[in-house]
Amino acid sequence: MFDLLTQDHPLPRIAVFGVGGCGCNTINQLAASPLSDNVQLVAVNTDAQSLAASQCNTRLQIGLETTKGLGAGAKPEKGHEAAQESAAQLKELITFADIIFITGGMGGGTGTGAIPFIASIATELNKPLVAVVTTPFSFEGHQRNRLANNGVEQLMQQANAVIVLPNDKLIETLEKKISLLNAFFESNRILQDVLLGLTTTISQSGLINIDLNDFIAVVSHQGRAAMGVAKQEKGEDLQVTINNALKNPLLEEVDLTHAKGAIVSVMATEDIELSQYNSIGASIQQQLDPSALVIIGLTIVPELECELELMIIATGIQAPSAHNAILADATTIPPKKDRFNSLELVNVSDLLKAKSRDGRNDPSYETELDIPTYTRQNNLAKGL
Ligand SMILES: Nc1nc2c(ncn2[C@@H]2O[C@H](COP(=O)(O)OP(=O)(O)OP(=O)(O)O)[C@@H](O)[C@H]2O)c(=O)[nH]1
Ligand SMILES: [Mg+2]
Repeated sequence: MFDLLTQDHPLPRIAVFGVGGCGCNTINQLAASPLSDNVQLVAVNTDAQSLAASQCNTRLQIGLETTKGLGAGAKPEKGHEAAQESAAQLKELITFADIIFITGGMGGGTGTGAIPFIASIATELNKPLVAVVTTPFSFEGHQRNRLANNGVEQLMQQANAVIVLPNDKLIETLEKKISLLNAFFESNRILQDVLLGLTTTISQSGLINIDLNDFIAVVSHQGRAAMGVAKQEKGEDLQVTINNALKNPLLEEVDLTHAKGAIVSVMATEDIELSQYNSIGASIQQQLDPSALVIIGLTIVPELECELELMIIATGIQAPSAHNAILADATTIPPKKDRFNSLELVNVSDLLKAKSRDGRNDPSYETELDIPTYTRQNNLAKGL
């Protein structure tokens, strides 16, 4: 006879909140990926039209009274008020989860105002939380950048682990001719990779598990966090893969040597050698603060096509205070005309307007990317 092995510890429940236009775009992309049953995607927006187009099972329209379903009009105080109005529903969703991820774009009204508020509920309920936010392109203007920096500062006071993905980095690293929508898509793909990597690692029972307590130990370090993913193709050098994961060019430049913790998720075929596993740990440990707590999980995926896949989240990185960051931005970002050839500049609202016109013939467009409410409203006002 044999005994059935039952799972003593049920899988941690993970809630991923996508807040505002950018957050809902990311969540929509994530909804198309294979996710395990313990992951709940929650689309949160003040904008009823964007929510209606979302593919998420759980959708929460916040601030019905405050914004009347029309978005927060690039006013973070409105986004904050909207989240406050819907605090009870947000609390209920957060209570149900063991780990919270929040993602969205800083610089508009909904994400900038609501994300720090949602983070504060998670903190109040003592839930481990990782926030992954974007900051605007500099060509979106100083006002948006200022709002975004304030939003990040507020968020840092509420969340332990805050990962910042500047949209400007997209321009530096992606092909110059890439369309804005594809650039957004690429940036969302990075968010998607990491969220997917993390949820999979925590949900799967790997050979060497990262469990909820490990996760809490690493994300409870205060400060900026950084993330990276990389694949080692067959025959490629492992060290190059590790460096690629540590130096993901789409991330904000942070000094990893001060990181106080890291979660490393390795997916490999059963051919992985002990020496490879050891050198991943040693090499990452070497690049962080000497006292850093590094937790490595290993999941064997027999059908993996490459040699291995790495996902790293480093936490507790001391960033300059957001106040300094704002000053640094104002003084170090040269005027637009000095930075880019004007032919390469895209006017975000013209481009989105043009796309929204094209989109009428392309039903997939509206559901894939949210057009910021203010652009849509302008379009309506101008009869476009
Ligand atoms: N990477 C990426 N960034 C985006 C995307 N959509 C918007 N953004 C960025 O996020 C910032 C905030 O835009 P939204 O998310 O549309 O704003 P919101 O939170 O919905 O705020 P309101 O519409 O004003 O209520 C923008 O300034 C862009 O820089 C996206 O799909 N991907
Ligand atoms: Mg919006």
